[in-house]
Amino acid sequence: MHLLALATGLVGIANAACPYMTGETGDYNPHELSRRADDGAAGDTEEFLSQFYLNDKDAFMTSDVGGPIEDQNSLSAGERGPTLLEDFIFRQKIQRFDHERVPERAVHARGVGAHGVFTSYGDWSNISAASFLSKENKETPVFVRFSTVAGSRGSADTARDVHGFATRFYTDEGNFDIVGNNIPVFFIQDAILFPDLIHAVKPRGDNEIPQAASAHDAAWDFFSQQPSALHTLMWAMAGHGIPRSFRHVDGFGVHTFRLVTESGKSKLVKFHWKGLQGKASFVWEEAQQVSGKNADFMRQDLWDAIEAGRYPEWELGVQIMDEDDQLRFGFDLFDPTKIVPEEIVPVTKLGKMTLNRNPKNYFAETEQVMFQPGHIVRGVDFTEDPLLQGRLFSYLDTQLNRHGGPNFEQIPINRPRVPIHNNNRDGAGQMFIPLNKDAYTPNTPNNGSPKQANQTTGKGFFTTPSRKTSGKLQRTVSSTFEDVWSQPRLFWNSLVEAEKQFVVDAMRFENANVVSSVVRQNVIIQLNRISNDLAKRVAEAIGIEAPSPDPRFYHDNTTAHIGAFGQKLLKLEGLKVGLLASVQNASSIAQGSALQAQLKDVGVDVVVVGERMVDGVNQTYSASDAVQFDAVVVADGAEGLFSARSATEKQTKASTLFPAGRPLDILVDAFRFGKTVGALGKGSSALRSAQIASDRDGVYVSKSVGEKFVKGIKEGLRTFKFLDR
Ligand code: HDD
Repeated sequence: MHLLALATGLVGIANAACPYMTGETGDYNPHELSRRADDGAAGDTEEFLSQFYLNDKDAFMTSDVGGPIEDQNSLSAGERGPTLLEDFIFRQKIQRFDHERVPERAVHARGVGAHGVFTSYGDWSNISAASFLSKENKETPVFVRFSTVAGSRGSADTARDVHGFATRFYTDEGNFDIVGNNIPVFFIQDAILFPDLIHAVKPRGDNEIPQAASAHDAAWDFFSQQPSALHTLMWAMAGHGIPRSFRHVDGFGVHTFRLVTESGKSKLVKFHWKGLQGKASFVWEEAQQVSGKNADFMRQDLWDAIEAGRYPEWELGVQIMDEDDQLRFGFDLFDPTKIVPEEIVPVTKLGKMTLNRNPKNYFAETEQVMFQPGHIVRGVDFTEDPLLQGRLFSYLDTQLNRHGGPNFEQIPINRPRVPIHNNNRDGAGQMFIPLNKDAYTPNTPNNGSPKQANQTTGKGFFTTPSRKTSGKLQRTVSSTFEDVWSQPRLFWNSLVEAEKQFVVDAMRFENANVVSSVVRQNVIIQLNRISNDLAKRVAEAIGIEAPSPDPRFYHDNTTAHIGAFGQKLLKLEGLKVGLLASVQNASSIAQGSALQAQLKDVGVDVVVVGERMVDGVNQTYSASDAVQFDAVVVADGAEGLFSARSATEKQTKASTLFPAGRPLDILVDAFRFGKTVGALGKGSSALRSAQIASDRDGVYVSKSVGEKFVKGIKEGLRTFKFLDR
């Protein structure tokens, strides 16, 4: 008889008479603090986390071990004497300060998090046993962290980059993470190349320059010699690389995963987060200015939107495919450099996520949240994608480095909302006091608990029963991963003309910063495999001879849902209109409230700009720039501030209230950044000073804040960018 079976048999006997079988083990719940709702649903995140809140209101300061203290002067031997070693208050305070930092994330170091809720649209048990998808309107708490990849923790939000979109579902059967990006594909096909990719993109080894930028030799050297990077690169060079905010990105699980039903039937799926705000992007000059003016622009945007009750929302969708489809579409579904065009497999919407609460503490929540693609639940399974397989190790491993020990899952933000029971023990910072003294399986004294759970018993996790693998050991790229040029071309073919130019401009900028002509030449060779037009346009600007077409690689296929531009915004909430007014004319300021009243219904905020802070003025010209606004309107009566530049300079030289020419600069920049621009009454003369023709797209002129004008501004904001000015 097998030992386990023998032991199991003995448990049965022990059950009746064993003296070890007291309530002690049966009641064992290391999650004393977890408040699990009676119906088994994962408890509300705030209620759970509130158990750990520290509230200092009306309290005396204490040491870390609880005694009340004063900590503003160290203890010295005599008034002018040295500090004493016995000063435990000093030692503890300085020691805690010295150890405040943990290693930042090796990638995705800069980010912002928010709490929310996921609501299932239905009972999806036909495709997955995952409990959070088991019934209509079932709610599951979530935490999302958005990030940029390359920059350090203090880098600017608007660097051109892929953007992380990591979601944790605190389901009632454990935590499930989708650790995705705002771009549906990845640079490499095998995780073993990840250190190479990141070393190439991160700053140079000797001088640590440039920060949070790919416009340098190493990055483009890697991209051009590792052409699997081209598809992701195309997305990153398009609008997706510099989104207007995290509220305006979509998200993707990137890899193909499996969903598995209770009975073990599996489907292949690609996860999509489709934003209900719509997609919006900066233009490059604008993004660069934002970096300097407000490095926190995107975290501020998310924070403000949530504080204002304008909760951003995304629908979770899946493209559902059969196991037999693995090679059906002309590429390998396990190749993470490929999308499945939505014309071939449409997206089925499973539910909606609403982000509705900001963290209480950045470090405790956003910095300490530790996502893992390996956090899956019953009903979800991995695939053989070699990038995913490697990630399953890396994320677990990296948390040890960040936390310094294996108990990071016990940190409040990482804890599942359900009790945990296992034989994992000890380690630095153990937060539980396990009562089971026999931490092994099989065991007799504890009646075999914690018991093994599997597909049929205890609602246990199970691997797709039909998964099988075989083959001889080899270090090669799968031949089914070889074509890495068709989909970058599909992407290029599918962009609107203005976004094509956007990509060309981005590549010109990036490669103009590449010193090596060999690297620039290699880049053009690869771009020419995507499109001769693209290669020629970039080559022309970077001193490389225009290549001849290479038709072996070309096709005319297109697909929808690709670009960041060319689709209207779905919601305008949280966008800002700057009304450029003048304190010398009270009525120009009053137009702010008139405009605000008209834009309230769509959640757009009007910021009234004046020479100095007076009633009705929200911001001064000295502190304002076009980059703070999504649209700019010149008020009737403010035109005096906008005379041609020389006159403006003369006029403002006398005053130090704002830099010379600032009002005109705001208007000119807004226009060249493709923003909606408007003018009221005599304010339209400002457009002439700025050489903006009033019949251009996205320019709205009116006598006063009338219905037609407001309709125009709203329509302009929905278009968001007028790129072809
Ligand atoms: Fe990764 C963090 C997304 C490939 C290794 N990754 C990280 C985060 C996101 C992604 C969103 C930040 C999570 C957070 O907010 O805390 N990574 C991706 C996607 C990939 C991908 C969508 C490809 C499909 N990553 C990837 C590979 C490796 C890593 C191939 C290593 C072999 N990623 C890491 C990491 C990080 C990380 C070093 C840094 C911090 C962390 O994990 O928790 O382990």
